Amino acid sequence: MVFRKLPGVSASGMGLRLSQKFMFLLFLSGLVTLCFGALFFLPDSVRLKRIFLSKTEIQPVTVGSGSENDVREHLKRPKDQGMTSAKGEAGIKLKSQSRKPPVSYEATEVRLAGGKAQEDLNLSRSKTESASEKVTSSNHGANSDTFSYKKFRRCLFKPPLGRDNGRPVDPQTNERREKVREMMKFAWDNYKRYAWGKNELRPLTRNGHIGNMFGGLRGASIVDSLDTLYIMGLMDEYNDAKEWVKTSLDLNSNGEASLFEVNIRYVGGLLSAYYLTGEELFKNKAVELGEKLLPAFNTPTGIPRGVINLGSGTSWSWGWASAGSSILAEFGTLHLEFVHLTELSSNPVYTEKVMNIRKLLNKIEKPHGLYPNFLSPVSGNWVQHHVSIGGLGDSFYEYLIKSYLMSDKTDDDAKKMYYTALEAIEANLVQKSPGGLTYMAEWRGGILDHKMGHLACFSGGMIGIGADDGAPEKRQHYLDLAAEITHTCHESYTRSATKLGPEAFRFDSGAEATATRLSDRYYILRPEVIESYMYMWRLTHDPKYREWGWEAVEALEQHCRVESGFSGIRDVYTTSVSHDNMQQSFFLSETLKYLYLLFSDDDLLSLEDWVFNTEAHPLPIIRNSCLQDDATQEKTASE
Ligand code: DMJ
Repeated sequence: MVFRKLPGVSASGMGLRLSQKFMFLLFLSGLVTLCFGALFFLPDSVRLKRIFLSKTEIQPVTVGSGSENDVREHLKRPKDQGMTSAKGEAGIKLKSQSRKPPVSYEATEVRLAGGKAQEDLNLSRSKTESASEKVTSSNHGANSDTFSYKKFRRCLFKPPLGRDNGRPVDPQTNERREKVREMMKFAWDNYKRYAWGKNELRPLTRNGHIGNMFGGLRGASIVDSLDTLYIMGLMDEYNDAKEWVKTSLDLNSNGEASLFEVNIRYVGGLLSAYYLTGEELFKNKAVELGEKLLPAFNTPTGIPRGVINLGSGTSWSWGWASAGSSILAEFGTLHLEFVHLTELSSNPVYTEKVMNIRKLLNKIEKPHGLYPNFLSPVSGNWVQHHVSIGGLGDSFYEYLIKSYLMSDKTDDDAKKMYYTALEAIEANLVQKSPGGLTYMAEWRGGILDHKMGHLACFSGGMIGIGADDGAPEKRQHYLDLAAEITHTCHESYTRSATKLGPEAFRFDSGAEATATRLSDRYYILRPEVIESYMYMWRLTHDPKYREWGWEAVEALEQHCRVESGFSGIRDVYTTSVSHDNMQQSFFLSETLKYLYLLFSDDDLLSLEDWVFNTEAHPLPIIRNSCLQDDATQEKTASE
């Protein structure tokens, strides 16, 4: 064929005119622009979007905050990049991150486990884990595209369960640990038999208790027990619990729930279960429940109210809290769980909510540097000046130091707030009794109440775990203070007839670590004293802490164990005990878990990798430097 050149028309070798070429190029560039642009509008193109946008830019904020959120700025930046907010007050300073895990332990986990029983245990655990990969995500707001469980596991320094599931070499310690495991099984079996699906067991009347703390939510003992059962290797029981969560944990309840209790027990329990097992089910439930808590923050200040209807989202303050105030220990005990909800869902809203609380508390004037227990969610002012390290205040302080530790020691504001608060506490509340016992008094507008609650006994452990990160010259001082407080709390146990401690003990009118009021003499299976033993054991390895823990086991067995479970007692000062007919869910979640850890090796839920929420649910330290490390990402992706 011959191409004839037409007169007046320039043609290329392909026989196209210049204008035709121009039109073709125009069309081509339009097409490219269209395809490229479409990536940003398709709803499910998260994976592709991630190539072009930073992680936080692609996440929708589902619920508006009723307050300013400087943190939004922070969340748009790469997580390991240092910054301070423009105002400098509540800004977040991030340091460059710490060391990487030395080796990948996962391949060696089963090989290192010793003994037949341990091998079986590991085998059944790994069966559960591989089964979990088949669970399809119902994707209730959890973005499984962005959180890699494998990557997270690679970023731990140690296997979560230790080299041999934390089994101690010393035979006596191991026997004691086995005893605690038996107690857990006994408590669980009776709950299962008489109260399955209810919130708690009533061991004397052999029925279930629902109560009014969790709205319409059920199964508090199940969710609270998941991680304890798992670390103890009670795998049949764990699988029953998991199955119940899968088939029967109904989050569409319409009742009035305590924001705090639902967060620490349900959200915390589900998060821990997820991090330990990798079961998507737990992650999705945690995020779904987290979303239902968000309306509680819709107040003029963003400080949440204490009670929320999980169905309607209506929230209000406790009737007993003066002038519609919110409680420090409640709105101040959300940080760890909410940061993890953001981590898992990639939705910044959770972190924004708690950072807003942090910002307000940082800014507001504090009497003598102390944080009173009641704050108005409307005005953002303190409502009265009652300060306590026990009930109403306690876990706020705990969450400051744990936020710092959980951030891989990058959350400098939490650190600063914690040590400043601790100084104020030491200056105003820490007292020495005539008999030489150190205790934390309560403060009522400048007047000291020489009373220490059982709840305040957690502070021994808290001060202990924070000892390393304050001023270096204060390290020993903090360790001594932690030991003294733990000693005082132990005294409150040894000075009773049952060797269990009262709800509150006093240091006035001749009393030294004993309850003087009838109404303070009860013990409801609380964990705080044992919690401090566990931390102090890990920090010092002083054998007395294990001995003290064993004394508590013997006392629990003697006075709290009944035919069908464990029960609180009404008066620790008489051995003819009267039981309160309640097996609290925190007994399974905290008391027995801390005892088990006390008699285990330190690498079972190592403090290098985990912090415990206030209900003893372990949450991993977030190692952004490792999680965002290219080598880790590539290695994980290639598997
Ligand atoms: C638990 O629910 C938590 O430890 C909370 O922080 C305080 N009270 C109980 C246990 O005593």
